[in-house]
Amino acid sequence: MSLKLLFVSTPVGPLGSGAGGGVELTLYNMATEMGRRGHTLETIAPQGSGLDGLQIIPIPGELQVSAQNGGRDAPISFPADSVLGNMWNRARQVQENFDVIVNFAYDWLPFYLTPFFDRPVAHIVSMASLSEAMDDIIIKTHRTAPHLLAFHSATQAQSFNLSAPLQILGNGLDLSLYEFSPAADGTLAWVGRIAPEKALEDGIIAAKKVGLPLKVFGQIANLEYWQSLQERYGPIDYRGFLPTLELQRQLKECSALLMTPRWLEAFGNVCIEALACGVPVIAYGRGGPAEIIEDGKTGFLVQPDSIDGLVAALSRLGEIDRSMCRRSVQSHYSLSALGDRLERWLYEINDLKFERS
Ligand code: HBI
Repeated sequence: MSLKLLFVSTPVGPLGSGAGGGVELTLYNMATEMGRRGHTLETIAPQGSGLDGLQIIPIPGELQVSAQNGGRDAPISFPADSVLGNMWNRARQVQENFDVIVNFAYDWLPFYLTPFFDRPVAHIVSMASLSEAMDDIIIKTHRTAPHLLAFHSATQAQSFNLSAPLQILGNGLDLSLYEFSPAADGTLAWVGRIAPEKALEDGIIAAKKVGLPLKVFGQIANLEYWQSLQERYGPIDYRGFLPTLELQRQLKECSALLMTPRWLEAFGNVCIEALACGVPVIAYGRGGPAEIIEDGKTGFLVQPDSIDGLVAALSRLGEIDRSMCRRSVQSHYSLSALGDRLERWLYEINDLKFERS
């Protein structure tokens, strides 16, 4: 049977701006796949949002500060006229028209409001543990309704010290958008939000050490960090924050993607985007990428924060069969594989709703 779904987006920026990082692609892919399966869907998102094919309910208000900018003891804060508050007020007003509400924000409010809603609020947790206040509300929500929380990777879920049951969704891509390239052009790629927790400097240093050009893609999320990188390492071959088709066109012939997260990456959409093009991934061995990359087969997992580890792995790229990279994502990270996992979870939540009421 078809579900009436209400997606509520991240409050850090309009959908399509790149400010939402990986969650934009995640929301878009999930919405597309659920629509393809005959479910009806609307998305509440900050004003100015636009992603083709999405039915958007635009909400005005002040954007929320990025959760990863604060420390472990960062308090929960809201600006005046908070877009997050406005989005969830609208969700309250329209909830009767839907079966399940799906939250994509890594913010305190939607978790806290869950028991106040008549309709089930399902949460796709987009990052690993970042602060005590967010851990607290995630743990409390999981304790009262474990089936309402889903994570992208086991490591990410474990970072909250939650007991079972844990719903691990992984992620998925429309693989038809990614063209496999058997040949490599000797360049390296780094893709991601350009912010300190992504440690682009490690990629720059590793590329310099092996004397290979590095192409950098992604939204500049932290301007002073970006400027400090250029001051310290010289000019960077920055390609911008590109739509998928253009990104994969420039990514697919790279010899490798470097993933150098300082933090625990919940998943790493860019990892499966590269593999889909046949590009091996060299990543620090922690978080989502450590559950996606098959070490020695589709890339290499190196000692976290070890630039020498990255350099050593780069010298072994000849061992990788690029067609294995593409094949590794086809089975588990296609849109239909993700759709199966997501749909099963939403049906389970919808069925439980009847038992509860
Ligand atoms: N910060 N407060 C807050 N809320 C979010 O939803 C959020 C964020 N920081 C980053 C982010 N979402 C996305 O980039 C995720 O894909 C990581």
